[in-house]
Amino acid sequence: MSTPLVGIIMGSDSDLAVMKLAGDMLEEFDVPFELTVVSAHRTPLRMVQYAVEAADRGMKVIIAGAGGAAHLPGMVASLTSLPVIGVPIKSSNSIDGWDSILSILQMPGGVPVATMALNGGKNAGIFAGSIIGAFDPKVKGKIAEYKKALEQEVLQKVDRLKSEGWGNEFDK
Ligand code: RP5
Repeated sequence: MSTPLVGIIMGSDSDLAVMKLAGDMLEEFDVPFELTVVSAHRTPLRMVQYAVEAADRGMKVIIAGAGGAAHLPGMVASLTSLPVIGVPIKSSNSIDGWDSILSILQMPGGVPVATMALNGGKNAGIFAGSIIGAFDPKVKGKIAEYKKALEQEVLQKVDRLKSEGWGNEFDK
């Protein structure tokens, strides 16, 4: 197995449904990754060890997801020079999701976390892929293909609307 370039970590296995989406995208881009549970509050020492060792283990990006009082991404970012992508999760202990978003987004100056949308595991995977693609041409090509496919999907929708008789001066 190749060395993981991306580490996907989450506060609990109850976050897995969202965080798995990041792994699905990395698989599509052929980016080796690992996935595990690291809790800021329940396993603080494991969190410190994971964050401190990640770069030396060959990791290039960390994706960290958590819900409620979501301290994991920010704390990990404080302990590593790697880019950290944060995924706020609407968890069972989350009031409405805003608690998770703001805990991850509102970092103090000097310790950035690239915060995704609520439950944005999929975009976290794509964003991590883009970072790897900045120095790996194969991955860059896969991201470009993915974006081209998105464009094609929308253009097909445009054609379908046209064929259903919806007027559109722009595409004339
Ligand atoms: C957070 O608490 C975890 O990231 C999870 O989103 C939430 C709930 O965890 P469980 O009680 O389901 O283990 O730290």
